[in-house]
Formats: sequence, C-alpha cells, structure tokens
Amino acid sequence: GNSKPQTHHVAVLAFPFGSHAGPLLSLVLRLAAAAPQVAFSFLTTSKANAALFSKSPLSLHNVKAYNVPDGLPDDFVLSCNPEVAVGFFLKAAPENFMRSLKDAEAATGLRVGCLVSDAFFWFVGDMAEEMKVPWVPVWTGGPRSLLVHVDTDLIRQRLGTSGGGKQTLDFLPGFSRFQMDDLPEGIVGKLESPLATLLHKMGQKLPKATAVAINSFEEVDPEVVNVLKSRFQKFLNVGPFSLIPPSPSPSPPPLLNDESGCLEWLDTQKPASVAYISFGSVVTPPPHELAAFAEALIESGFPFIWSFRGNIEEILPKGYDKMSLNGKILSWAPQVQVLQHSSTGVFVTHCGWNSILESIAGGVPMICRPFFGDQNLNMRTVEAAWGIGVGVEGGLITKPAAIKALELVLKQKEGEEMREKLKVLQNLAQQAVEWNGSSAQAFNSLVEIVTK
Ligand code: U2F
Repeated sequence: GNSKPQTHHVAVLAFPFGSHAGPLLSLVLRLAAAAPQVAFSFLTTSKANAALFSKSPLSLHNVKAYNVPDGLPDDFVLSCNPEVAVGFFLKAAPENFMRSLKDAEAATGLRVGCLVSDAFFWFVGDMAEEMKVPWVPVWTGGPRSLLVHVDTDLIRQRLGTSGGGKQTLDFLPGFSRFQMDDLPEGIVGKLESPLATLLHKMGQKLPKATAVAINSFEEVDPEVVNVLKSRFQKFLNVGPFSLIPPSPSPSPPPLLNDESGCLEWLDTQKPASVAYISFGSVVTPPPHELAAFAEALIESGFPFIWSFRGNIEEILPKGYDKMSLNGKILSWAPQVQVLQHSSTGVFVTHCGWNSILESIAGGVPMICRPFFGDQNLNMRTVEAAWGIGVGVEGGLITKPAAIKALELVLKQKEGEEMREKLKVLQNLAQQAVEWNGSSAQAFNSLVEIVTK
C-alpha cells in the first residue's frame, strides 16, 4: 500500500539504449518490493521511460520515473549509426542526470542516499564520491567481458595495442582457451572510439564502487567470478533475472503477450525439435545471411520460431511466403518462455548476454553468430568454456553452415552432450536464486546497501 512513509531515496541512472534499462528496471522492481520504505527514482530518457513503464504491469508505488534529456541537438536527424546518438547522450549525461536527480529530491522531499547506475556511467562514481553516498554500478553483460574491461591495462601491457591476433590470454585466470581475437573491440585495437574510452574508464573506476552488481550467478563461471571478487569491494551476482519473478520485459515491446500463439504452437511440437532464432534488440544481420538462414530452414525442414524485424518475404527464396513455412515469424517473441519450453531444441543467437543466460536457464544449446562488443567473447565462452553451443562454421551464416550446425545440435550426439552439460548449469542457476542460494544472498546484501 501507499501508507508507509518513505525514509530513504535511491536514484537509479539508466542507459537508454539497447536492452540495458530493462534488466536494470527489473532489478529495481525487486529491490522496491523488498524495501518499501525506499523511494526509487528511475532516471533515463523520456523515450526509454515511456517504453519501459507503459508496458510494465508491475510498477510499484515506490518506483517513479524521471526524464532526462537525450542530449541531441534540435536539428539532429536520426542517422543509421546509433553510436552518434549515444555520443550526444553521454556528453550531456552528467549534467542532465544531476538536474533530474535534484528534481527527484524536490519531488520526494528526500536527499538521495545511494546511487545505482548502469556500469557504463563511470562518472556516477565521481558524483557518489562528492555526495558521500554509496555507488552501485550494474553491469548488463557477463562476468568474462566485465573482467577484460577491468583488466584492460594488464591486457595492453601483455599484448600491445596494435589489434587482434591468435595470441592466448592465458595470463588471465580462466582464459587459457581464449585469444586476442575473442576480445571486444577497443581493448587491444580501436582504442580511441568513444565507447572504448568509456569502457576503459569504467574498468578503472569499478573497483572503487561500493558494490558491482550483475545479472548472472556465481557458479556459471567460478574462476572468473573469483578474480572479480578480488578486484571489487563487493561483487553481487543477483541473477538470472529471468528465473526470478517479477521479471518484466527487459526490452520495449510487450512480453507475456503471445498474440501469435507461438507458445501454444510449441505445445504441439516434439521435445527439443524447434529452432528459435533471434539476434537481439540491436543487431540486424546482413540480408544475404538472413536469406541463407531462411533457405537452410526450408531445406532442412526443422520447425522454427523466428523473431524477425522487418518483412521476411524480402529475404525468402522465390516462390515462398510466410504461409508456406514450417514455422512462426514474429517481430517480438516471448523469448524467456520460448526458451523455457521443452519443445525448443536450439537457439540461434547473436550472443547478447541476456540471451545466453536465458538459454542456460531454459537448458537450450546455442548456435552462435556474434556481431560486436562482448558477443565474440560470449560465443567462445559458450563453445570452449561451457561446451553448450557452436559457432557457425566460417563465422558467417551460409546455407550449408547453418544446416550443418542445426543438424549437429538437433540430431547428433554433440547436441545431446550439450544438453547434458546444460542440465548441470540450469540446476546451478535454479539453486542460486532459491532461498539461501548465492544469488538470493547477494540480493539481500544489495537490499542492505540501498536501505542503509
Ligand atoms: C546488447 O544486447 P541485445 O539487447 O541485443 O541482446 P540481449 O542481451 O540478448 O537481450 C535481448 C533481450 O530481449 C529479449 C530477450 C533478452 O532479454 O529475452 N527479447 C525478447 O523478449 N523477444 C525477442 O523477440 C527478442 C529479444 C548487446 F548487443 C550485447 O552485446 C550485450 O551483451 C547486451 C547486454 O549488455 O546488450
């Protein structure tokens, strides 16, 4: 109810691009339910707030959205390169957030006593220091990509800064099967991009934070998690979010609303027989790769659900239309539920961290086609560290490579072995979020920090 007076105020500073703000909001909603005496002010652009809050049926009385300007010049024309808008946003962010934080203080009548932010916003560490309040950055990727940003200086000392290569990263614990080419761009090459500078700065600042939170669970990558624990004051693994209710949609379009009936359709399919395809919320693969994948599905005949933005008929071979396919095409799928369904047998993914974790939580092996950032590292982790998926041969989707990968996972013993390994990880994930599990305990520590 609304009756209890609020005594604490936490400001949450969210990154409005990609699927960053959704998982952060879902964490904040859990915190708000656990700490009704705390007012949570959720600060991000009006566009991101509108998308998140209008769709979320779970907003609580102690969570309120405040808008920050997007930093775009008045005459700005949206270009096809989203990085430009990100650049404008970041440039104006410290000042804009500060102003919106003051608005939130005025509206609640409470001084902000804790700053929770997207880990990208290293400058919030400085704000927190000045305000003498705790700072809790939240990293939206996985532990392995986090470690390479924290250890960027070490990696550069060892490997130089002239770009990729096959040199191993064995000087990092848990990285003996990884090499330079697996690193996100901006670590050993392309150092000057705004995002590279931001991530480098972030890596240097995070050890000063009160605690670093992550949508993951400790047992998924223990060696890497232990290194991070030694680097941070506190490293709080509080996921997988998808296994913990309430978990509202981490991204704009509606969740749980299965207009297409794809979940019912899954009920009619055989166990572990369906391919689910999605490249996340940012990436659009080149048309020739999409076309090659469509042909692979047609030729192999595997049933599928494809989360596809745009008009699929543009990439289908001549003579085919939506109706002639042995599958469902939707612009937005209820992904968490699809991956939890026993008929889903493989996930074709760009290796965004949320997708990988949801696939582990659902016990579904992956076919990987990474594009940028942490995605290569995530693919290698899936393949080499966990053995729960494969990359498409040659790195690009071709018809033969796609058919080969689909058959490997859906028909051959390799796929069975992946499913066995997934069972172990899936159980560990489930245990982590249950009472007294590692993620449940970490969540309690987080509640303590924000209510102090
Ligand atoms: C960026 O990743 P993305 O947002 O592209 O991808 P994911 O981390 O995999 O998150 C996508 C989320 O959207 C959901 C899905 C995930 O929670 O369940 N979703 C859905 O519900 N329905 C659909 O049809 C399609 C997706 C970045 F590109 C990555 O490199 C990073 O790892 C990631 C996290 O920082 O952010």
